[in-house]
Amino acid sequence: MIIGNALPNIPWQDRPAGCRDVVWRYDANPIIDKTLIPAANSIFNSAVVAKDGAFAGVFRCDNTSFEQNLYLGRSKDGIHWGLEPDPMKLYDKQGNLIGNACGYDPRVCLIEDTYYVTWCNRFYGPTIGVACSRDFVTFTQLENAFIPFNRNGVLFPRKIGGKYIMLSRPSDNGHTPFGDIFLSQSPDMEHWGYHRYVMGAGGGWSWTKIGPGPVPIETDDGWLLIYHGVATTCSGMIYSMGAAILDRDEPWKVLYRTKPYILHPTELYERVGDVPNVTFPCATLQDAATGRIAIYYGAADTVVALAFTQVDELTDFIKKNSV
Ligand code: BMA
Repeated sequence: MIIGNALPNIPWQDRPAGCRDVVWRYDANPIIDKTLIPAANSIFNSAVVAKDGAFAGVFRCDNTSFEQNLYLGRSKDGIHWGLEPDPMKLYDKQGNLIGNACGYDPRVCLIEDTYYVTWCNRFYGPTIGVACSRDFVTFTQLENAFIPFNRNGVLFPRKIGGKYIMLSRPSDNGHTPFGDIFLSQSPDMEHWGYHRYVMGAGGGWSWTKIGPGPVPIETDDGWLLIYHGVATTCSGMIYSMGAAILDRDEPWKVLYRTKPYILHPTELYERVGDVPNVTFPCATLQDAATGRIAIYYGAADTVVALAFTQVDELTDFIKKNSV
């Protein structure tokens, strides 16, 4: 059972007849491609939230110079999106313009009345940038959470034990051939410490590295974490999705973790693109009334796609197929 708000207008499609998978795809995938931004080479690994009866998001767009920036977008139904033509701007705490939000792989997390964007920022190499906004129009940049190198900063949607909580994946400056998930805690969203190890690269489909995906979903079983896991093969890396349940009060404790993946690149738009064989989840929407979950994921570093699952079925699957 999801602990949270109802979202009656969540994008949704029932599991197709005959499909036995715990996660199934939207039949009109991909939902976002490069045509939504004039200078885009690709739009992928992006994050969405429900806002004012509709949806808003922060999108990763690599332009035709291969510069990586974040863009804002809005949607009435969570499927058809309008994106702003220029990168989102960041302001300092005094309201001065810093510049474009450079970087990639954003997540967006609503905590109380504030939207926080965490993304892979450039600071002598990749690390976790943090910005916040109340109106989803003006974004104030806070201090980077960590020193380099780090990727996949993912906040929890509420304080736990009086502290903000962030998952991350320490990395290197390149196509990191290792990676485990760690957790850090902060009293103020700027000073991060009390670091805890959560879980490491697993076997099989995630033997090379793992990284947290969407903002964890609170359930009565614990925090539902969807994450990416990578296997290196003779022809490159394959990015699949797994799921875990973390303890509600001490979320560095892993209660269950799937041995099999829950989604894996099989469709043409996941297998073919700038980086083949990538499914990279960055956001979910969920409806506490029905248990429906919509998963937004980047496919082949080229487009954004949508998949669905049901919370009780997914948590059952995780428990029954735990490592
Ligand atoms: C990671 C990040 C992701 C990307 C993935 C596969 O290191 O750069 O943005 O989707 O590689 O290329």
